[in-house]
Amino acid sequence: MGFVQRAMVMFFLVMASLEISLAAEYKVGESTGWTTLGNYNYTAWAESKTFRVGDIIIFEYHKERHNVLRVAEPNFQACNASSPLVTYMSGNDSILINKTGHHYFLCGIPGHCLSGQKVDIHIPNKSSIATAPFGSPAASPTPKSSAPYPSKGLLGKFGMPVLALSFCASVFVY
Ligand code: CU1
Repeated sequence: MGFVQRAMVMFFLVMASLEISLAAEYKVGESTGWTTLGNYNYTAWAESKTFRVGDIIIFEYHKERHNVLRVAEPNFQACNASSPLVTYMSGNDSILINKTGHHYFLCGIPGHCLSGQKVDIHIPNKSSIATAPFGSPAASPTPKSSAPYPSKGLLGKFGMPVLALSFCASVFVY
């Protein structure tokens, strides 16, 4: 390979690693927003996404009619709104997902969670490393695990750039 080709390879690898570490924003329910109207399937919505550490989850809703409670798993399963970890009620809440694992949210208005207004934002432990290069969506879904939160956020976030840079280095050896 000539110098120009090597430089281009390095450029693309660096760009790819940068794109992978860029955070994305996801609006829960898309144009439907956060509501009980229309029985939106938030579970299917969440499963259609590949969330990564650093992503922002946006809940948009009528603040007189709904709210957003972050809860622990048993309370998520039981639709128990009595002891939320965090309460959001602005009507337009942007929530940073800053670690892997499950992040459980539900609406605390009586009956809403039971009618389906609940969502599990799940980041598999190895999501960053398993992702295809150049920012394309992962080809195969990562199996869900019920492992507790590990503190692998930094490894996940910097794993790809480090891999890409070490590959760049190996290109320059030849
Ligand atoms: Cu609600």
